[in-house]
Amino acid sequence: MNYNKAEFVTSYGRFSQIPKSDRLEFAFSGRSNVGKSSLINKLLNRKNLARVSAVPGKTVTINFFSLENIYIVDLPGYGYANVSKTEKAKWGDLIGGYLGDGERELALVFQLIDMRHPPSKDDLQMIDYLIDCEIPFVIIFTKADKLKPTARKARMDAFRTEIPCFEDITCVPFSTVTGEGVEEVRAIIEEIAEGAEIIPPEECGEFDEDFEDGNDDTPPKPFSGFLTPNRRK
Ligand SMILES: Nc1nc2c(ncn2[C@@H]2O[C@H](COP(=O)(O)OP(=O)(O)OP(=O)(O)O)[C@@H](O)[C@H]2O)c(=O)[nH]1
Ligand SMILES: [Mg+2]
Repeated sequence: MNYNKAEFVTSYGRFSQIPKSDRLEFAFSGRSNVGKSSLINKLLNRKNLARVSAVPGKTVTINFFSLENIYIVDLPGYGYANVSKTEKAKWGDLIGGYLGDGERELALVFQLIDMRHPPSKDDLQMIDYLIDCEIPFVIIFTKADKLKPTARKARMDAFRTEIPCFEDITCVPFSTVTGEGVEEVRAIIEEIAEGAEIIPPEECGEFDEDFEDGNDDTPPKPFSGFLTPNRRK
């Protein structure tokens, strides 16, 4: 996948403005200031394609970027204290509408958590929501460069008990400063985008029995399911 060829497509301020999916979408979710836009820029080798906000929580829009045959979707940050009721309602309409729209070709949500701190109440609510709605997701721990090794280990140990189903969730430490995690996130996107066929859980494993030795056809590759229990049906 050529990450240098990404383009900004559009910003939507209301869920009703977003057209139906016409390709797989990879969404980046997390509280305001956690580093969503910075991560997207790093992934796409651009300085300011996704705008990095000096003032967090100011723009409540969903931003779409096209990358070959997929969309990268920058979701509005949540959890910023000083926003008006109107802004909060807008956020609810956008995020609730987007994640709750079962018709979208939502391949995966990258849920970003600041590695320096315990997940916020909103982060945990979001993780519970993703699990309940069976939306596949991966957790990215951002700003990894800001922690010394001992503090990092302590946080990673703590996340085990702080985050539900932690053992089943793929987690990627990430830093825009050191570049840690960039290739891992790209590999996850590519595995899904290029392997595109998502096989329903009830059909997974069946090909083992049906697949005959000596047949040159490669058997269908089941979606590896970054969080098996919440795989989308
Ligand atoms: N040291 C360090 N700083 C980072 C990293 N990622 C983001 N930042 C900084 O964190 C701040 C917020 O980054 P954004 O990318 O704007 O965060 P966001 O999640 O898009 O925020 P909203 O758009 O308000 O939801 C900026 O000052 C970034 O430079 C990182 O990996 N390391
Ligand atoms: Mg942003």
